[in-house]
Amino acid sequence: MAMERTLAIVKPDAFGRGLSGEIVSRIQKAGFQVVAIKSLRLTKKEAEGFYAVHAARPFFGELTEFMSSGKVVVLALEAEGAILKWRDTMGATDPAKAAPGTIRRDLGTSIGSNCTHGSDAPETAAFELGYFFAGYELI
Ligand code: FUP
Repeated sequence: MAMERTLAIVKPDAFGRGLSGEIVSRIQKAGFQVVAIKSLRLTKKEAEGFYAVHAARPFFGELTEFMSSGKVVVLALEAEGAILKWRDTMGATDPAKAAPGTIRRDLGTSIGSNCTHGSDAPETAAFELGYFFAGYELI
């Protein structure tokens, strides 16, 4: 399997509940290399830019409101097959449907407040990593 990079976000619900450390610990235990990590708060406009692919979806307003409601932690993760591996570690979008032992199942509280984000394909990962990190931060 090829070495890949993906973008992970600890969302405002998890950050606000003091779960950032627990989630970073799970990331490292799962075997990811943390290439870069930082904490920031998105403006509504920045959240809209990040989720532009979802602009037509009915939950877009709520999603971008939520993502700009508090601080997040963004991480560039590296592993073999990192994109799928991180999505497996997070679990399904809806915590109620996520597999036991996944982050969303164990820590998420609703489909919106699902603790974490992960890129869903190589093109998305490239866009999302570039959205938050400059080239020199990803060496
Ligand atoms: P995921 O890739 O698992 O993060 O899920 P999606 O790309 O389908 O959705 C992005 C985010 O929109 C989810 F993390 C939560 C939010 N969402 C809702 O609030 N309601 C929905 O019905 C679907 C997604």
